[in-house]
Amino acid sequence: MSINTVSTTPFSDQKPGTSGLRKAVTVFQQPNYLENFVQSIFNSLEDCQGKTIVLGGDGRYYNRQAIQIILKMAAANGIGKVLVGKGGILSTPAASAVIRQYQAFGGIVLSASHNPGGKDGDFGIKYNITNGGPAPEKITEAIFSCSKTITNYKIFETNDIDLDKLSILRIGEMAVEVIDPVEPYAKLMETLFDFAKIRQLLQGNFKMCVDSMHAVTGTYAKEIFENRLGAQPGTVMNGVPLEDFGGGHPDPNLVYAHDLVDILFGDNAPDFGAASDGDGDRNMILGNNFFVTPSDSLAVLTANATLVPGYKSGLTGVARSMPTSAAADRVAAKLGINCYETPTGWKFFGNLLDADKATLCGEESFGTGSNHIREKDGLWAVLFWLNILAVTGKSVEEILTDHWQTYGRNFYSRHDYEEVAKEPAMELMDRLRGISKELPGQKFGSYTVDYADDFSYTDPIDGSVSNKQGIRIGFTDGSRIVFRLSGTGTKGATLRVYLESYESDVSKHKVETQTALKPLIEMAEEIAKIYQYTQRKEPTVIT
Ligand code: VG1
Ligand code: CO
Repeated sequence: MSINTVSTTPFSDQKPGTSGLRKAVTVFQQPNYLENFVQSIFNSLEDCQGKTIVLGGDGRYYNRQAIQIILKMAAANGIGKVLVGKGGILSTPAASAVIRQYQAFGGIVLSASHNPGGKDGDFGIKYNITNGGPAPEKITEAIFSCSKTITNYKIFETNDIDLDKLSILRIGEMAVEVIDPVEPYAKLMETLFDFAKIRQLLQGNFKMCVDSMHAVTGTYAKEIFENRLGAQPGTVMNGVPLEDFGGGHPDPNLVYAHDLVDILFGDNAPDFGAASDGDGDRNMILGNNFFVTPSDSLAVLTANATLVPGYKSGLTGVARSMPTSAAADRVAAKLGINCYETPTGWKFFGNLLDADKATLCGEESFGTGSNHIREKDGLWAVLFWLNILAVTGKSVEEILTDHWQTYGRNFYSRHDYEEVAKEPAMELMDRLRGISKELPGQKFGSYTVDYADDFSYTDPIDGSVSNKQGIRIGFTDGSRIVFRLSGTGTKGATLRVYLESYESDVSKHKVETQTALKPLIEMAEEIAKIYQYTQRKEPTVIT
């Protein structure tokens, strides 16, 4: 056993996006590609010598190989101890929970989240800091900058570690503890929610269905819902984690979670349905023939938080990403709590949570979470909903209908144009940026532009500034269209168009979403010339 210093040359494309570095598996399999990035992480961290880090991933193809490489590199770089999930598994929220519980220095999470997996799918890697959350831009930029000048990496020459037994092993001086990936997370959930009440609900007539989409939450969901909460065996569907997610796209939305959608919108539908994504940080909530938008879900959780033990003393505030609808803002205003609007990506919530300025956070992209960890958390959101349903005895639809009655309804939809050509997509954004100064005051049908800008965020805690976070066009009636390019896609570009309008009139709350948003959908085309730049008449995914 010895430390090898291997010479290497930089790759120019190791810039982390919205959530870590995501590339096709074949890109990661190039000689030195993973090694360069991992060494860049270690090079950019000060004082990681002798410290403990957490390591695990969503179990997708290449997870095991990557874990072995990273363990050997951690040992060669003087890390004191690595806590690694059994089988190399840790859902993203579980990784965050473990970093916090063990007060680790940080963690390396292997996941490309909702992107497809398998040999021809995607792989990803990101670094999380001591608070358990994704590294802020200052750190991801430092990693990227190291990756551009790297000349060598260090790796321990030794046999692979047995990841499948709970044990404590060594690589040179470094300890490797193989831990149960589920137990610490499940325990944390038990401290936040009324398990006894939820158990009563699940053992009554209430029927539910949880779709793990053959991704990481299968193991977690079976333990929590079936074993600990006594839900019927089989409640968790697609519950066996597979390296290629069974060929599916582990993105919990109405398009990709079609198995679950068919059940919840079919005859004799259950009362409640939920799905999670590849790495377990996203959630989709469905009722019997009813879809809850993630933006509404955040608002409902905020409004009902005090019904749940972990939040019974109230919230300090709520934070949402800029493209997320303003439904939560209305609740915050009524409750008299803080409300923040941040750029897309969970890393922007970390400071607000650490400073206790916000308790709940959410994104329109099926992400909700709280200060219990520093990542969004899919199963946490499901438990939160179950706890509310158990306490109120209402159906999902009743909860939403009542909510809209109190606060009005924010109609909301996101239209994605996936895998379009990159250059024209960037030109579309540049053009919008260029015309945004002239838009205010302009009329489109009955709509008048109130403001138009490229969203810029100044972190209220550390003052850091993030520019160019998406074009917002707001209208005088409170409606809004937002344009952004995805920072997680790996093929071409993905244009996201976010549409929102507000309706206070209860008699109009049952209108179908796309119908309610039709004027905005047409204006988005008129203003951004989507067809001209993307050659697409329709979005590929509507959520
Ligand atoms: C997308 C979502 C964003 C989310 C990010 C990571 O980013 O829009 O809200 O935080 O994915 O989620 P983008 O840049 O493609 O729009 V996950 O579950 O993929 O870690
Ligand atoms: Co995810």
